[in-house]
Amino acid sequence: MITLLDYGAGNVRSVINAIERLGETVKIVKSGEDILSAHKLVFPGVGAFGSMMEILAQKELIQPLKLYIENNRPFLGICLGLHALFDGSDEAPNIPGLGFISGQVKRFETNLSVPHIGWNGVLCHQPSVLWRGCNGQEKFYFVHSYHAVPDTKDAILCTTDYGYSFTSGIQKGNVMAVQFHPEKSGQIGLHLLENFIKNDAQVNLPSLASKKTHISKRIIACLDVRANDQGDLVVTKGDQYDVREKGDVRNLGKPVELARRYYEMGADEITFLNITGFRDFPLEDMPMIEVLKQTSKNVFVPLTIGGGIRDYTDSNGRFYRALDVASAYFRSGADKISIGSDAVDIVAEYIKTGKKTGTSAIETIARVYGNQAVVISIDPRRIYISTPKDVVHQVISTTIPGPEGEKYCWYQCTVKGGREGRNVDAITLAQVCEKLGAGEILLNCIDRDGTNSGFDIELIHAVRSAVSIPVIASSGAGCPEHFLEVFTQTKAESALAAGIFHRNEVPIQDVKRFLASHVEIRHE
Ligand code: 1PR
Repeated sequence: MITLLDYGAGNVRSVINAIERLGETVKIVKSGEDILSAHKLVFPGVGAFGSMMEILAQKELIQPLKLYIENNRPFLGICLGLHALFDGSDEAPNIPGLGFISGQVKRFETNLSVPHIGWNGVLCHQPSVLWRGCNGQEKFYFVHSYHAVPDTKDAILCTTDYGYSFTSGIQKGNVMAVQFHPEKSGQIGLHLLENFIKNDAQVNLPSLASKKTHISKRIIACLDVRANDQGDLVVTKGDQYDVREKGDVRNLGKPVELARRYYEMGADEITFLNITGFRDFPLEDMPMIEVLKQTSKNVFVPLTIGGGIRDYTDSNGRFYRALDVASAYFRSGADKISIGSDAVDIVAEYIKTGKKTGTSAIETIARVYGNQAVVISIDPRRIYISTPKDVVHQVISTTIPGPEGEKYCWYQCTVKGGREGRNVDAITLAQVCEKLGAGEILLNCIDRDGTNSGFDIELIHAVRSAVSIPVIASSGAGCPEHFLEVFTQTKAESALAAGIFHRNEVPIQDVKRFLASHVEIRHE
């Protein structure tokens, strides 16, 4: 039996699913006694360092934890579970950590986008049971803005490069911790967890590692989900957001089955968008929650869910916060949530007042679950203009002239799946959302959606250049060359596609095979 320390923030469901997949049972810590009597303890931390340590203190778990690790009992920390072992973190300067390893946790200082999100390698410095069966060329899934800086090198298990080399794993005796998420790192992640669980004392030091690690460009499969006219929840796909063909909602498959298929084909992430979430409130629309629960049992890469994340009052007058919706999704297996329409309204209000309210969905969810858990999905449409003076928006000069030969355009944000436009441009929206605490931008484009004509490079370049958080390029992918184009002509960290995967036009493996000789890619 594996004992799991769940202090109540973030997605521990994936860790439970991963451990159960390996044939083990999981006991959740309810008291300090549960820690002291554990045979093997896993501590997956998500969210923010300060709130994690405060909750551990409130639950009187700090002393038992200290005792457990000081007695050299088997321990695996994940992400914040690694940070907790240090003296403290710049994320919450006045709150001490467990002090098991001397050193501090610091924010990334790099020109690369932060959070560090994606699949990166490790350079192993110590033999470990964790590395059994690894050759050193594996990639694991990272998502974090802070990293540990130990005072001495003796506990460093592995390092990773992201702008510079940082400590991505530590080990002192039986106490091990990794910055990446094994439970989200596909087969190799499950293998690493199994090594910890078995812990039969056979250690390995992988030999094939190169001198530096490289983060991969991510390929994301997107499933637009809604109920069809018969009431079945289906994966659908629009042409420029119109999902009906001869009056019926296109039905391209079942969400849980398709997600599993894309995971097995090597998708680096899966995104579900509940495209009618603006009218069906998700907490009343339980099938999406069920889809997540079922998917996360079999899919061990990051899952994002969007649609309907906003404050809401139901027909009985009961008020729900966006945070409640997000929490339900995280508990069901989501790693990130994506906010569409509500983000546009939040930004429109911010532009009016110039003030953060602290109560918006973006701020409240980021505060509890961390910036990396909040994705903003933008649905922009190109509007041509003759001169930048015509509008107050951020304008780009385009190489694709408009119908009247216009050389400029701006990108109007829309809400409710493109049904209504707002007086906010996509570049400003992305910038304000970053300021409010969003960790990633999912950049769709209504003009390109479902056209197979390639990504809107001008839009993606403009938005990516305006923010310092990662951008997912979306809409228009029709062939592997389009992915290469977006990765070489913009700094987008990942690219998302739907139609070509659903229609079996180009399998994910072919996209990755084509890209492999040009850009860094993860192979399962
Ligand atoms: O506004 O917070 O409730 O979220 C609703 C979410 O649903 C938003 O993220 C919005 O993008 C999405 N959505 C709403 N209506 C549609 C629609 O298609 N009618 N889908 C929709 C958005 C765009 C992408 C698509 C790519 C790639 N779909 O997700 O998957 O364009 O497609 P392609 O590769 O086939 O070109 P809220």
